[in-house]
Amino acid sequence: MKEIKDFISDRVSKDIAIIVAFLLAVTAGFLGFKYYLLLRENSVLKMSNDSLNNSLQALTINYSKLRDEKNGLSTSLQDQTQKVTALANEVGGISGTVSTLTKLSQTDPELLEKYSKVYFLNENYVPKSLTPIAPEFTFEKSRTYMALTDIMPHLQGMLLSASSSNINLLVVSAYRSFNDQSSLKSTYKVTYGAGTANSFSADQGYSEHQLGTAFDLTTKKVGGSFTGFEKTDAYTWLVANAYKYGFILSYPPHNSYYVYEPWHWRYVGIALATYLHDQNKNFYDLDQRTIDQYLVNFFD
Ligand code: DAL
Ligand code: ZN
Repeated sequence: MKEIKDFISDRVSKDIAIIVAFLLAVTAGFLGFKYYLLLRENSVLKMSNDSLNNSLQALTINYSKLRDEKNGLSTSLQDQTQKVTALANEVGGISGTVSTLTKLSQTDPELLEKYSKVYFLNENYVPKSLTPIAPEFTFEKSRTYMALTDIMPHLQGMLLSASSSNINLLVVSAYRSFNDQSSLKSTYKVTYGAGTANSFSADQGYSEHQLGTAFDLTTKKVGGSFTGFEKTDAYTWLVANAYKYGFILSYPPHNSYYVYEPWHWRYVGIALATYLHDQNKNFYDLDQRTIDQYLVNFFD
């Protein structure tokens, strides 16, 4: 009986051992397989990682190349921009010079010459274009007084401005041709004698009136004799304001050419008139070369 029991117990132990061994083998196999899978996965991941790294490196290289290229382009763009700007400035400078020269070539140089016994104006000289002065600004309404067309806005501007300050200036003499001046001077010589006539009247060819830019101004009260004009508010207004419209007094007291003529105003351009006003100088005291610098701005 005991032997049978021992046999059975021995048998069961062996079976259990076999089962346990089997189970261990299966588990080991399973774990081994799992480990194998993990290793494979890891290797795949590693490969992917390497390939990603390679791609990233390639991208980084490309990016650096592109960045260098972009920097190169932007430097070259900067260079080109600088060149274009320099060229534009040069072109601007040239076109400024050309427009100054064009302006100068279209401005009659006679307009800023010194006359009055200094410089002779040809007997055939006639201003480029003359326009009648509106009768509201003229002394004798039935007469036609002419002025150089291009300075008309300045003349009218001055007369209107005076009138808005209750100063009613009237033009009593404007453009005079060579022949007009000749007749006038002859009459004065007959009336006053040559000596006196020469002290207040220019010979033909020497009068600023032949330019169409000089005007004798008066008021209704003072009239054409100009007596006492220098004591009027009109004269005071002219002294303070005429330069703003480009007008100057040609013959101030003690000038070298004629008697003091407070009524005789010549247009020389705002730039020159302002310079003379600010420097307290007279037109005939400047040398011709200084005066000529203002020719380009004559009509401005
Ligand atoms: N009264 C000035 C000088 C002229 O005759 O032009
Ligand atoms: Zn005059």
